[in-house]
Amino acid sequence: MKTNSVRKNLEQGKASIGTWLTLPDPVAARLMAGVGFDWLTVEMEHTSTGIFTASQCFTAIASRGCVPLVRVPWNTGENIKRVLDNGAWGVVIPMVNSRAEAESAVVNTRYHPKGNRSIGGHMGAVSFGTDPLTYYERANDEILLVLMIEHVKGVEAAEEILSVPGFDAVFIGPNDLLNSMGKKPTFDSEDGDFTQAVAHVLKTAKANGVAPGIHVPDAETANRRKEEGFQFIAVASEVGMMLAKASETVQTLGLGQDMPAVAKY
Ligand code: 3PY
Ligand code: MG
Repeated sequence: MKTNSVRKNLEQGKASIGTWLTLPDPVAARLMAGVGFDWLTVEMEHTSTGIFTASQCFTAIASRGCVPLVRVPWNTGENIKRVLDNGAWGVVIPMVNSRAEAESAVVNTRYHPKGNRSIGGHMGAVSFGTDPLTYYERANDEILLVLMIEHVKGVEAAEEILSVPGFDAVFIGPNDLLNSMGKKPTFDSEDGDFTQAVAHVLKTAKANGVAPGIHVPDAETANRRKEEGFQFIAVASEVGMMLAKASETVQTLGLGQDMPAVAKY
């Protein structure tokens, strides 16, 4: 069975950097898998990507030696089971605000005796290049589980959440976190409350042996966050990079003055 290099690197205290895939398209996933990111997360929370397309994206990503992760639409057993049984190597759970929600994500992700994930499907084993029995035996050691803290409630419950055994990383969603504070959503901010919340999650993660992570808008911010001690770092998204480059090109050509600003992330 193949080794999940992202999980291993995080366990060893190293950084692991990837991006988000928001296009519902295995061809785009295949192209992005060859760029050099450590992992790619197929976005199912805020896109039209369904389970069949996601499954094809996982295959496309893994076929090029990159690690296929996925963000599920919500923290439910059904969502988690279906993406893992269809070939994801790791799952990102949005909006975890309490210890009970963290425990539920662990139980749904891990097989017995660490959880109660149901046995079944072929694509999990195929994605890891192994047979089903070996997959069932080893999946608990290879599947990456990332819980998101992206609400003030999650920040307040950070110690209770991050001391739950059985998951690997915590990932801060700056937009939702700022929004929950009644502030303008964005990927990076110097706002005092935000900065304090981020520092608190970082410190609590380290104290509990959990890899800290965050979503950032660009490579410069990724390097800054890495220096602060963040390990699981997502840089923007494939669509953000595509639109940023396209709008830069258009601007250089003196075109598109009347167009609305594009989202760069
Ligand atoms: C957020 O910023 O809220 C996110 O979910 C980023 O992934
Ligand atoms: Mg979010």
